[in-house]
Amino acid sequence: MPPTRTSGTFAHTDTSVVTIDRFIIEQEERYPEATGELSGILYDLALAAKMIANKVRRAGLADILGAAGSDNVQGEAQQKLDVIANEIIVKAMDHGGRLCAMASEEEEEIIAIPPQFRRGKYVLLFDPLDGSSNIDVNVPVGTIFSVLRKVSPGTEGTVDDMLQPGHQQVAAGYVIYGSSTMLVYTTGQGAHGFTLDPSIGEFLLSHPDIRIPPKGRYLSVNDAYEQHWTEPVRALMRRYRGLDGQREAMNVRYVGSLVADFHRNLLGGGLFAYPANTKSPTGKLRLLYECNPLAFIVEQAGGASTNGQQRTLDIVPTKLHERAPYFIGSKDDVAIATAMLATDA
Ligand code: P6P
Repeated sequence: MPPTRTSGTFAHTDTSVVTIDRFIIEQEERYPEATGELSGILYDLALAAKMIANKVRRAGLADILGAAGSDNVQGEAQQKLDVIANEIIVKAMDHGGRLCAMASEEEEEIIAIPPQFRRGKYVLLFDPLDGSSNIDVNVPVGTIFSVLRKVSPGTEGTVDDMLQPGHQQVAAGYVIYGSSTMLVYTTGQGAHGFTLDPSIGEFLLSHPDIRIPPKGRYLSVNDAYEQHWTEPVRALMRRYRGLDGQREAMNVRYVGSLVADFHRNLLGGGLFAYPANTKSPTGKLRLLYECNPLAFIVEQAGGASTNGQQRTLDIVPTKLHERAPYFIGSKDDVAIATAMLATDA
């Protein structure tokens, strides 16, 4: 008989069918003082994820339906999928009364809540469709999100509410639109994965309490930039490849889609690296809505994340769309990066 998990008034075993809504309620029940606002944000994000999944699944029909920027057979103007995903999230989240502002990779400025809707005590930051250039070749893409508590005075959200270090996050997650659609999130009580059953339109608990192996099998890095790395970064990559005899070689797996590379490493153990290079001195990935949410998840799964000199979640942001060098994954492998890059400031 599989073990029974109980929390609050719910009990289920590893073979129980548990929807994400029920799981969210179970987690909320552990906090008697919870108002349900954070749970509401997660419900609405799960809805947005289903809507985006529906669009992504049909992307391959663009030539029949009309590619982005052109008109489709119905004469409707086709939008780029990342613009569509952005609009889906904004429209799903702007009226729930839980948020006081949003920020998106797709929009330069923060997104205000329309005047007719109540303001809440949280802000949401997101990358609506990361890696969208991969869609045309059917490579998995993802949505990444981060939730922070409002810290500025008054009811309106401001950019100051967004510029908090990642350890202030109250929730974070991602959706991967791959061979199946999965939503992985954390509220600080572990990292949990849900797989969408398209036949019933429900996210079902498939990966409770994810744990990342302490030592990785996979190295995910684009070594086309090797000539632009510093010498300590080059030495680090030689270490991961087993070329200096200090560690057995890792298998290189690089999809070029952050969520796909991260998800594989989270489940199988590995390290994803996007170092700074002379072409992008602060790296490529965005701190607030790419690096921080995944760093929260990986730490909840027993992993780690650094920019080489500092824990990712401790970086104090100064700009909404700032970038950060990124080494994330299995704890022991991130520790090697920290040791070898300590002086590489
Ligand atoms: P490169 C996709 O454009 C993205 O933002 C991430 O999803 C991915 O990890 C990275 O860029 C790939 O960048 O420079 O290796 O093509």
